[in-house]
Amino acid sequence: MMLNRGASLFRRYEGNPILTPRNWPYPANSVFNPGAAQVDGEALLLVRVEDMRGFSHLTVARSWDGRTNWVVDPEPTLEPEPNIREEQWGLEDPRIVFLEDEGKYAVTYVSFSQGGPLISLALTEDFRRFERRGPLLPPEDKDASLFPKRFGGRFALIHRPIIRGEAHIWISFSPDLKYWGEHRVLLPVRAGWWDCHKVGLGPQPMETSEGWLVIYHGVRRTASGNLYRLGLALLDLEDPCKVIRRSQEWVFSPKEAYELIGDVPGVVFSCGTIVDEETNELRMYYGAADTSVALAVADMDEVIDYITHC
Ligand code: BMA
Repeated sequence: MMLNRGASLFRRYEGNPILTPRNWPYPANSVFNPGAAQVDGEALLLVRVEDMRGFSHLTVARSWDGRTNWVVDPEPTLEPEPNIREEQWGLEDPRIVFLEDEGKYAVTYVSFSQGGPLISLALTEDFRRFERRGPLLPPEDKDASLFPKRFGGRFALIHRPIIRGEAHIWISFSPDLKYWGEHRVLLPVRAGWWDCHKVGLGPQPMETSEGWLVIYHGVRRTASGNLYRLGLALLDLEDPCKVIRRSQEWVFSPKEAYELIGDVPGVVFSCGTIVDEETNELRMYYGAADTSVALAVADMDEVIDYITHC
């Protein structure tokens, strides 16, 4: 058995980290875990920014090449609202999809409060004005994204509730983005493996000719803390409840100093990718050590070749 071919799929950008608190136009403790989308010809990152109270909000950064010359909104783009109870401890870890039928971007993010983390939805056309649709499911829930398409008329949501202390990846369906059902486990943790203690969706699911490509994070607790690594799965194009493949190995793990040193050492955590349709380049943006934003690039054909042979 050939092992660890997966670990060479993603190559780190030489200019990493691409965004740090020092680049920020206002005081910030850390900038990490951005959602990503190609918007009006530009790469757009919706970055989680943690302030010095320990609360997060989301701020947009834009770049023409997705690598350099990031222009960051001068003020927070989407902040907790004082009168929305579930947002009192902040907004975290957004995932973005363009809903083709609605012609709007859907942002699923974690609202955090004393009641526990839960998934909220906001719709936007321009990343300036947001229409809040509120919580989708009860706490404790995180790591969620819609699919850009419907399945038999229904929206689908990948998410990660914690149930009886177990942290598996689930999928649920809704006719209207409001009422959710048909809940089932999609990718469970694997006892003994690198993803034994928790799994959660990474970026938004990506449509490919072979299926929906999913990057997910897996957590193993160690004597010196949690290790967050990334693995792959492939879901059936017509029925995303069907897992066609799941990588045995992780394909990305903390190695560089900016991933090993920071507020939470040993974390690579991705919430957003951009696929360049012309070059087939898969750009994965990720939070490094809960402190800065970094970029790793893969060739989509190589990734698909790898996962279809897993
Ligand atoms: C998870 C999330 C992420 C974070 C990670 C590592 O539970 O809260 O936002 O990056 O932990 O601390």
